[in-house]
Amino acid sequence: MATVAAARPYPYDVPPQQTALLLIDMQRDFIEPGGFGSTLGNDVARLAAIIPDTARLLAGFRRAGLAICHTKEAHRADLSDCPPAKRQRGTAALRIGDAGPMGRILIAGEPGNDLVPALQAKRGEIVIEKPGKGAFYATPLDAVLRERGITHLVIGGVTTEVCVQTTMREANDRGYECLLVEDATESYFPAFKQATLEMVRAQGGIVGWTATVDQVLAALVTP
Ligand code: C5J
Repeated sequence: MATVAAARPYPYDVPPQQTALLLIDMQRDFIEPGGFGSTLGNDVARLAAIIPDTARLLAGFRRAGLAICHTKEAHRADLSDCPPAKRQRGTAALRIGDAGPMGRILIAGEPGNDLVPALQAKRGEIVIEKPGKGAFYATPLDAVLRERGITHLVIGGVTTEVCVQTTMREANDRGYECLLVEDATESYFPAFKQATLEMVRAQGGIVGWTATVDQVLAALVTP
């Protein structure tokens, strides 16, 4: 058993064979200009800034030989899995399914829907396409993790208070022990990120733990 000793609110035990890294939606659609995030009026540069630290975390899990799962927020080309309420909400110039500079916005298989180049999945890593904010909704994620005996999730990705937090809460309700990696997650709104970190670890870790990339990596090399 490894332990992230500096995790908050108290040390987080990592049983290596039962732990997976879960990277949420590190896609061009959220992180590069011209994608879904920027059509909503957000400054995507904030999200791009976490790519190097997230890549270090991913490399550490690869070195340790632990399970790795990437998610992508993606809809079918015919939009049959996109509720009209999701498509119509807001005032964006381009909506889900519209043609943008990186292909159709938030549609599976389009260039903009891919993971950013520095965080591409490798052979053997799990990739889950999800139509919702939570990665467990309408996906095989729970079954895939259970089949591999995964009980612990180290979570990063974007955006902290939307898809990351939703997924972490869904994981909680399914019995997973979750740690959110502070410098491998980001929001378009700094205050929302900070609030999420605090609400996760409040009340004795009501949703889970938080720690930095370095603190997690130290645990992976020090069993
Ligand atoms: C959003 C996400 N923000 N991945 N998706 O719509 O957080």
